[in-house]
Amino acid sequence: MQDMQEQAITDPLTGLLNRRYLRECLPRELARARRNGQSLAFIMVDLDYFKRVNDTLGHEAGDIVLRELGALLRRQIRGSDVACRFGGEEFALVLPEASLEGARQKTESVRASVKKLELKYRDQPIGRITASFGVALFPDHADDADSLMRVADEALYHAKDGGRDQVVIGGTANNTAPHAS
Ligand code: GH3
Ligand code: MG
Ligand code: MG
Repeated sequence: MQDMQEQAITDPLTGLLNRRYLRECLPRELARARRNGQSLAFIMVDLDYFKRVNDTLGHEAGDIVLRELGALLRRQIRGSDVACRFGGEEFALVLPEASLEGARQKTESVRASVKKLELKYRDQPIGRITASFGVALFPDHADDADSLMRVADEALYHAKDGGRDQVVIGGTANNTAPHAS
């Protein structure tokens, strides 16, 4: 029984939690944050030009990238944070109690680590992978789960539009400093 419940909320490829879990976890975490007067960060992650990996090296190589990104996210977050595979090559992070600055630093650090991954498929290097990030903070940017996800998604869109491999906070463009690497 417990096994079936775990399967229902787990993404089989990455072992991360799935979108279904996020759907019930985010409102619950928001309620807790509201009760305790704490902030919470929600982060959307989308791999850049991921289709190219599949097109040039095949779907199996793509799956390795997804699995490795899942492992990286898990390594970089705290036990009380939540990492899930939102679907396809999109991931989401919930960071309870994160401040705006804390969320920015954490997301920047994940961005830099993704770029440093040295992935191989059948002994062949897969090449550099980058990802784009959209960050939304409760209560600064939104008050409920749907709005928070919408703001993060908008921010992610701006990160893509701004050239990818970057972190955008909130729904407006031009709020990130250019990074050196
Ligand atoms: P962008 O930088 O704009 O995000 O470009 P992109 O190529 O990453 O985005 P696009 O949405 O065009 O392509 C996403 C690709 O992700 C296409 C799809 O085949 C691939 N994909 C989705 N789920 C899986 C999966 O489970 N395994 C593999 N290997 N590929 C997947
Ligand atoms: Mg996508
Ligand atoms: Mg993508």
